[in-house]
Amino acid sequence: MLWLVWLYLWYLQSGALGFGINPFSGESFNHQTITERALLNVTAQVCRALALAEGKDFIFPAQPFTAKSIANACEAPKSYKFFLPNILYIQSMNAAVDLRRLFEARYHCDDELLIEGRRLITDGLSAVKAANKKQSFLAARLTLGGILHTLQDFYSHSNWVELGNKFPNINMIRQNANMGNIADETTATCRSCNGDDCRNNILEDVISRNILTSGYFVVWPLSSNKPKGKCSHGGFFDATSSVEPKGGINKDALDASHGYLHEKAAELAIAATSQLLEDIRGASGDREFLQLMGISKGSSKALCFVVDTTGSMGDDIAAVQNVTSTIIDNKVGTEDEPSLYILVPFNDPDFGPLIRTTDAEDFKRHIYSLRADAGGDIPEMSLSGLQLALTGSPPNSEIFLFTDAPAKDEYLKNSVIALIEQSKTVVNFMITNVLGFRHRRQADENQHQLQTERMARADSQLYRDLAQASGGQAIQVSKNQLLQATNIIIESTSSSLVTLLQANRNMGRPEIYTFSVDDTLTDLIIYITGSSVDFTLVNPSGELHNSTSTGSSIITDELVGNLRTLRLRAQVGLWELRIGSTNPYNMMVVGQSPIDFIFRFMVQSQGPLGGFDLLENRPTAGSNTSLQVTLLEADSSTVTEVTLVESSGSGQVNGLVEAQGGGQYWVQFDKIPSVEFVVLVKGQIINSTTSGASSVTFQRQSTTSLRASALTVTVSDTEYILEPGTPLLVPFSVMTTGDGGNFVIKATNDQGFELTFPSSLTLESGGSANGTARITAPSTSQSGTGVTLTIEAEAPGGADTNYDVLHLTVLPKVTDFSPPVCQLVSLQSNCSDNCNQSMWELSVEVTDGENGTGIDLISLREGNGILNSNMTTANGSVTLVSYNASCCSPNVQIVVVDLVGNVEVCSYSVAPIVSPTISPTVGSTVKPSSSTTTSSSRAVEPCLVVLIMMILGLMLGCEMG
Ligand SMILES: *[C@@H]1O[C@H](CO)[C@@H](O)[C@H](O)[C@H]1NC(C)=O
Ligand SMILES: *[C@@H]1O[C@H](CO)[C@@H](O)[C@H](O)[C@H]1NC(C)=O
Ligand SMILES: *[C@@H]1O[C@H](CO)[C@@H](O)[C@H](O)[C@H]1NC(C)=O
Ligand SMILES: *[C@@H]1O[C@H](CO)[C@@H](O)[C@H](O)[C@H]1NC(C)=O
Ligand SMILES: [Ca+2]
Ligand SMILES: [Ca+2]
Repeated sequence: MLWLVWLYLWYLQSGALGFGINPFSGESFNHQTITERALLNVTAQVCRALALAEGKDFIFPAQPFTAKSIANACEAPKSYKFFLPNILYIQSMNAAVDLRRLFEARYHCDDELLIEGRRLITDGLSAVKAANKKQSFLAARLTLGGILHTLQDFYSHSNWVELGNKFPNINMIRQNANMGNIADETTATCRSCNGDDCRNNILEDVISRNILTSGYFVVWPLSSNKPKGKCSHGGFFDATSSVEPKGGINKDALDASHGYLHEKAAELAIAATSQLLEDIRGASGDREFLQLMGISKGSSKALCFVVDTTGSMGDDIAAVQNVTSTIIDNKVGTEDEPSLYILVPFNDPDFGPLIRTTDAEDFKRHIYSLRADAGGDIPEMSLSGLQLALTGSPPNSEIFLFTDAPAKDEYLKNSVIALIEQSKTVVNFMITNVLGFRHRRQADENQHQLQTERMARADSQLYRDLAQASGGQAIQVSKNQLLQATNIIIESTSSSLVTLLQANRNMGRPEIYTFSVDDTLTDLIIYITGSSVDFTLVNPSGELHNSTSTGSSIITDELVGNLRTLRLRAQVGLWELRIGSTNPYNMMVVGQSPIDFIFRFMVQSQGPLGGFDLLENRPTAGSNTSLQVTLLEADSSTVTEVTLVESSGSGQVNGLVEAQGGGQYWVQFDKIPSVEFVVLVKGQIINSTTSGASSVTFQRQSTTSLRASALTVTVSDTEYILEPGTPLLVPFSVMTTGDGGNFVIKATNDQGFELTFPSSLTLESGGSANGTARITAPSTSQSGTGVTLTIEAEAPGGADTNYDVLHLTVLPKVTDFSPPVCQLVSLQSNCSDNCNQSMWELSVEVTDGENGTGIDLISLREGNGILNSNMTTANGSVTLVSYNASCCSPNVQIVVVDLVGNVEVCSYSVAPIVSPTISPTVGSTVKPSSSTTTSSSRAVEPCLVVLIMMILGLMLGCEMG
C-alpha cells in the first residue's frame, strides 16, 4: 500500500504526460476534469437548443455542472444512471492513451508531431461520426475518449498558449486546413531555463514569427533523442529536459515547467473539447448527440427482444406481440418509455438482422411482421441471435430471449458470457415447453405435445447458466402461460430497478438470507425461480410468512410456471428469507429506488507513470484488486461496506473502502473469490428532513456475476478503424499466472466478417505467448458499422477462460475533408414594428464542392420558421434551401452536413426594425455570415445595441470568414 501512495505522490509531482490523468490530482486540471466539463457544457447547450425549439425555457443549473444537474435540466432525470457511466467511460478511454500509448509522441502532440497528432484526431473524428450514424455509440465513445486526449495535449504541450492565442485552434480538428507555421527540424525553439524558472525559455524569434512547436519527451531512463535547440516537455520523467536547452514548456499542472500557464491551457483545452463535441453534434444531430451521451426522455433503457422464429414458435410470437403492444401502449409518453427498441429474430441457419429503432410504432410493425417458419431440426441459432443483441444494445440493457429449443451454437457460450460481463446486460430467458414440465401440462395443450420433446432439462442448463451470469432469470412456462410470465418480469423493469440480493443454488440446501430494506424503496418484489421451492419470510417486526399464510407483508404470491413472484409491503429494516428446498433455484430481491451504484475494476498500469487503467475483462485470480464504486444519489447517502460475494455460496471478501468525494469510492481487495461472485454494497441513507442524526441502512447488489481468471488476454496497439477490403491485424498476448500447456484460442465477431487466428498457443507455467488475429471487412460493408471482436483464450481443461473484447468501426478511407458551402441567393423581409405580422425569407444554395461526397443532411438549429430544401441536381451536389419565418424570430442557423460528416453551420439574421428613421424599407439590413461554431446568444431584443453589433459584424465579417 505504501508504495502505491508513494507512486501517487511521485506522479502528482511529475505532472507527467499531458494534463494529469490521476483522479486525485489536487488543484490542477486533469484530462478527466477537462473532458467532463466540456461534455457537460455541450450537452447542456444541446438540451437548451431542443427546449427552445419546443418553445420551452431552459434553465442552466448552478456551476459547476454535474451529470445529475444536467440530466435534470434536460428533463431526463432518469438518464443520469446512463449519462454518468458514459462520462466515466469516455474519461477512461482518454486516460488510457497515457497508460497504453505512453511512448508514442503523436498521441500526445509531443516532439513537434502536430500534423501527425491532428491526423489521429481527424481520423478518429470521422470514425466517431460514422459510428454515430449507425447508432454504434459504444464504439463512438471509445474513439472519442482517445482523440480528446490528443486534442487536449495540444494545449498543454505546444506553445499555442505562449503564442498569445485566446481561442482554441479550430484547425486541429480539420484535416485539410492550415494549422499554422510549424517549426521545421532545424529551427531552434528554446533556450535553457533560468534554473527552475522557465518563463522565458521559448525563443523570442519563435514567438514573434508565430511559429508552432511542442516539447520533446522521452521517458527516463531512455536517453534523449532531442534535436539541437529544441524545447523539452519537462518534468521529472522527461529524459530530454536535462539535455541543453534544459527545462521544459509543458503546462500539465500548476507546478509544471510552464505551470503558470496551466489554467489558461486547461481553459483552452475545455473550449477545444467543446468545439470538437459541437462538430460531432452538428454531424449527428441534436437528439443523436444526446443518445451518444446516454440522455433521453423516458427511462433511457432499451427494450430488447431476441425471438426464435422457427416453426413451433407461433404462440410465443403472439405473446411477444401482445407484450410489445401492452408496453408501448402503457409506457410511451411516461417516465418509463424505452429510449430504444431492439429486435433480433433467429432461426436456423439464419439469424438477425438486428433491428434498432427509437420509434415505438416502427418497432411494433417489425414485431407484428414476425412469422413462425422453418428451422429444420430442433436446435436453433439462439446464441448467435443473443450475441448480436448483446453487441447491438447499450451497456446495462435488459434482454428477453424467447425460445422453445436448445442452442445449436453452444460454441458461442464463452463469447456470450464475455459480452454479458463487459456490457453488464441482464438476459432473461423465456422458455416454453420444457420436457420437465410435461407432467403438468393441461389437456388443452395437446396440440403442442410434439414440441414438448424439444428441450430436455440438460439442454436448458445452458440458458440457466447464461441467465445466472447476467443476473437474469431462466423462466420455464407452458406456451399459454408465457404472456403472463413475461408481463410479470417486464412490468418491473425500469431504469430505477435495483437489486438488493440475488443468489443461485444448483443444489439447494436449507439456507437463511437476510437483506436490508431502506425507506427509498418501493415496489419490493422477491422472485424465486425453481420447482417446489418452499420459503419462509420474516419481516422486520418478526412476523412469519409462507405460501399458506401470507400474513401482513405479502401483498400477492403468484406462481407461473417455475416463477414465483412475491410482492411485498416495504417495511424498513432487516428481513429474513429462509429457503428449505433441495432443488436448484434462483432467488432475487428487487425494488425501485434512485439509490444505486456503478462499479469498475481498475488495474495498476504497468507503465512508468503508474496510474490505474480500466479493466474490461476478468481480473487476475489470486491477486489483489481495486474497484471504483460510484454511488448514484450521493447527496443523501454514503457507502460503508463493499463485499465480493460468491454467487453460489456464502464465501465473501471484504474490501477496504476509501471515500474520494463526489460519490466516488476506491475499494481495495486483498484477493478475489475463486468462483463466480457479485459486488454487494452497503451504506447509510441520511435523512435530512429530521433534525437528529437519523439514518437507514441500504444494500444494493450488482446483477452481473463476475469471475477472476489466471489468464490475461490483452490486445495491444491496434487501431479501432476497419477499412473495407483491407485486413486489420490485431496482435494479442495471452499470459497465465497458472500452469502452462496448450491454450485454445477462439475469436468471433458479430458481423460474420472474415476472421483468422491461431487455434492455440503454447504457454509455459507463468508465461505468455503472442498471437495475431486478422479481420477483414468486405469491400461492400457500410461506413460506421460497428464490429465487436471477441478474442478468448482457454486454459487446458477448459475450466478457466479470459477474453478481450474490441469494438471496431468500419470506415472507408475518407477523402472529403471540406464542409459544404452556403451561398446566400436572396434575403427579403417586410419586417415592421409589429413583428408578429411580418415575415422574412431567404434562399441559400448549398454545395459540397466538386470532390465532395455530397450533401447528406440539412437541418435547422435556431429559428422557428419553415425550412425547405430541394435537390436541384441529380447527384445531390447543389441543394436549394429556402427558409421563411416570422420577424419575431430574426436569427436562423442552418446546419449542413455532407456524407462523411463535415459540418457547416450557416447563420443569417434579419435586422429588426428599430426606428423609422434608420430602418430600410425592403431588403433590410443583412448579415450573412457563416461559421462552424454556434453562437449561444439568446433571443435578440430589437434594440439599438443589436444594430450596432450588426454593423460591426458587417465591417468585421470579411476578415473573420
Ligand atoms: C460550451 O460549449 C459552447 C458550444 O456548445 C462553446 O461555445 C463554449 O465556449 C463552451 N464553454 C466553455 C467554457 O468551454
Ligand atoms: C393481450 O392478451 C390479453 C389476454 O389474453 C388480451 O385481453 C388482450 O386483448 C391482448 N392484447 C393484444 C394487443 O393482443
Ligand atoms: C406456514 O406458516 C404457518 C403459520 O406460521 C404454519 O402453520 C405452516 O405449517 C407453514 N406452512 C409451510 C408450508 O411452511
Ligand atoms: C425522514 O424521516 C421522517 C421521520 O422519520 C420520515 O417521515 C420521512 O419519510 C423520511 N424521509 C426520507 C426521505 O427518508
Ligand atoms: Ca433447427
Ligand atoms: Ca465535403
